[in-house]
Amino acid sequence: MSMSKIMLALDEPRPLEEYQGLVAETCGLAKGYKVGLPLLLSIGPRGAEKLRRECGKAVWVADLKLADIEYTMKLTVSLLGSAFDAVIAHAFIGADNALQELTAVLEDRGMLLALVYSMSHPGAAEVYDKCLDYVDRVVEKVRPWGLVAPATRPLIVERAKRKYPWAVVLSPGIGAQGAEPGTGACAGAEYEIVGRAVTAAPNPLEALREIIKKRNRRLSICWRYAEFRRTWWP
Ligand code: BMP
Repeated sequence: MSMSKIMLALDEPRPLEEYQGLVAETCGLAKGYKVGLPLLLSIGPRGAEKLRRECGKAVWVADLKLADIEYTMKLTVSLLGSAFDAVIAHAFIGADNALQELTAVLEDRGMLLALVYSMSHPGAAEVYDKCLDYVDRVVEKVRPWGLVAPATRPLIVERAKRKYPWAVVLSPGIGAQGAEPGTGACAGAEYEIVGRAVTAAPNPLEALREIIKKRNRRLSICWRYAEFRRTWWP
């Protein structure tokens, strides 16, 4: 089972200086930052570069949730600047003339691709979860660096990790969407994505520390359980 890390989701448009303070204060406790479209549209790629300077050692992900033809996606990522290590795209658009070309253009720019495996909101059960076999074919073809899978439905995180042990699994849904800290990690996710539970808290640093404590508590229980099962039901 992997050692899990927290990735902070920064979405709400606020003054850049406010986020610079938040990133500086959480750097080290948070091992990654995911910048959502609302914030990226508000601070722009140059703002994102400034934000990154507050915590260069973290993994920075642009959550663009791309779902377009090759041509348009290439244009989009060409405007990203140098703030990001990885970009998120939807898997359902398929590999040919889409994700394969996106992977290549990201590689040229020194970035990695993360694909949405399924989503954390209830509506994802209507389509995404029903198509996982198809999504699997795309993942096998594209072999992305990362997969986004919902902590709100940990069985899907388990499925992603079981099928693709080489992929870095990013798991949203902790806190504001109801999943308990550690749920994604216990299912095998490398990163648990946490947004509002930290960013909207009166004291974000304290909230982050509390989430890490809860995550560690849950992890130690699920690890002990896994060890118990391994020992007694080999
Ligand atoms: P919050 O913890 O505030 O609910 O934020 C979750 C973050 O993860 C948001 O940036 C959201 O866009 C993203 N996300 C999600 O919630 N569910 C998904 O399935 C995929 C996501 O990227």
